[in-house]
Amino acid sequence: MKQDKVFLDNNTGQAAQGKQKYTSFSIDLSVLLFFGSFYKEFQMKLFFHPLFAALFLFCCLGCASQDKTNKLPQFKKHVLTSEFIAEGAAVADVNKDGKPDILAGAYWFEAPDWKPHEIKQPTKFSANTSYSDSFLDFASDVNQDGWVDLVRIGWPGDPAAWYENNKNQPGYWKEHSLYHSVGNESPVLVDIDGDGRADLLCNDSEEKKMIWLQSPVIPGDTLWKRFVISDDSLIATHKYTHGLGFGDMNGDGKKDVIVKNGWWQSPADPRQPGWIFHKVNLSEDCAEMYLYDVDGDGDLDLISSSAHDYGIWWHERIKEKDGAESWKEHLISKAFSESHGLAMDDINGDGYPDLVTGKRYFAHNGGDPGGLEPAVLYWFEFKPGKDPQWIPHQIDDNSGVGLHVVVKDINNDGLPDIVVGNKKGVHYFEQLK
Ligand SMILES: [Ca+2]
Ligand SMILES: [Ca+2]
Ligand SMILES: [Ca+2]
Ligand SMILES: [Ca+2]
Repeated sequence: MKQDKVFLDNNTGQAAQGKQKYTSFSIDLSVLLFFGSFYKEFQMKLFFHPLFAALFLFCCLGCASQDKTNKLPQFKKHVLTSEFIAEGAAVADVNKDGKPDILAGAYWFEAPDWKPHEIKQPTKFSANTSYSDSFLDFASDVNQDGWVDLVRIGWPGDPAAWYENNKNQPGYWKEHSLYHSVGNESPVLVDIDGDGRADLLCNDSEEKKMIWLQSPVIPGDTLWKRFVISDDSLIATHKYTHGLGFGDMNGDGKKDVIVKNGWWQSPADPRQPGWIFHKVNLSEDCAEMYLYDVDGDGDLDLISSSAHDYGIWWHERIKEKDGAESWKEHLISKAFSESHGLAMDDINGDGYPDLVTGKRYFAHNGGDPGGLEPAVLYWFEFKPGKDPQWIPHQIDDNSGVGLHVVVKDINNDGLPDIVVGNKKGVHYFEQLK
């Protein structure tokens, strides 16, 4: 299996290296000593007796089965609010007490009791008939003062803002303009130029360009600098464009920008304009897009999920005889519709990245296919191989996802947890030990 897979950490937007499968076969020392004493007593003859060998193997397998990867993760649901305040959420230690907190829309919720604090003047939103002003939320220390700030993405194509952490002082956080038109329904906060700072990948749906916005470089700076990927107004520049990913499509070590109908190849310096577009059908309308060699044949395949209809897919990269590439769609699940937020992360600790998604409840106010079905949240356990499988595990049926879903260890116990903000409220699913 190719090892240079890249996928996005949905919370920080940082690119994370794909985790490598490791095989561990440990034998407890006491077991060795136990059999060692038998060895002394009964000599080699007995040790290699078939019955004895079977017993030995049984004991070893017993040891291996104690591996935590064999335990199916269980989650405890925490309701931070059942009010509709945002369709996103972020996780970061807002007040610097060492405990990660949760930010969503106009609020941040303080760990461990999740007391709500207002970041800005809250507005009431109707979950059944309208939308919020917060479609995605990201945490990043924008001005590099050591305090994490909130990046708030509103209605697709609208201006986006960031809010400066007020450092445990009373009052609202200072609002700063981020950019006048942030389009695409799955903008991602990811490090485009490799300087360790997370940038915003999106389109400018007013000027009809594909762009990325560089997070301020110098400490104290508050302005995001725009770089143009493409000014072809016909490619993925509509504000409601569905689907966006960032990964190395051609294996040259540079991460490229992926949309459903093709990908832009990163130049040597991603700040250069005019990235070359490769037109190819990669997915139907979808949410976040990820690359991973799911079938273990050495090339990166693509994973996506339907934003407003049924379908979670992987698209197999196939090399044709003439060297051209095509992508074959395989269905992972159609258990629910409106999977408008997709995370890829290792939930059960077996070294393979699983999928976390669910229903973006009332994504079109009930009008989508399956729009009135329960607001489920799932994780899909990934089993790689020639015929890769994803075993569905339902976590909840009254929450779902927003325009993204966060997988992150919130309570510092080493196990990844899940956080969602959407029309059902803000929920934290704690993975139990
Ligand atoms: Ca905290
Ligand atoms: Ca800050
Ligand atoms: Ca492959
Ligand atoms: Ca896994």
